[in-house]
Amino acid sequence: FLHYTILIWKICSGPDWYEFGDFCYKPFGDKKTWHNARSSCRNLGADLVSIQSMKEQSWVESYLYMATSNVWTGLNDLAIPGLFMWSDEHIVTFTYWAPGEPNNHNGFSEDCVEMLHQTGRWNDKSCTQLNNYLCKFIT
Ligand SMILES: [Ca+2]
Ligand SMILES: [Ca+2]
Repeated sequence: FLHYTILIWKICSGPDWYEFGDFCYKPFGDKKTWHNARSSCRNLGADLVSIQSMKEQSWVESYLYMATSNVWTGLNDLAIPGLFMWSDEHIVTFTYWAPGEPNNHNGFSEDCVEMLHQTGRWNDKSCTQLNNYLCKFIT
């Protein structure tokens, strides 16, 4: 048990990594496309954030005050249109869409999901847009 505790502490102890449950999270204030944001997370041994429950959603929302734009999550329907999946391969067990979303707005291909800066609700958007992002380390 002691070893486990130390391991978690070491994993989350990098600058600005925050621990919640079995995971570590880090918000990034620079703006990237969804794919570049995912690469940045993966280069750190993490992935874009996945959200499994309202409890986790609320935890993630508590960091939105730091954001200067909407925030990329790992949710996407790049592989199969209309079938949303997490980039870290977690099963989709929970969603928190804004009213009317996901909508593939104006016929554009909106295949990546952002968290709205103001409300924390989710919106599908073009993956090439620039957003802040949040990485999640799976322990
Ligand atoms: Ca789509
Ligand atoms: Ca949308």
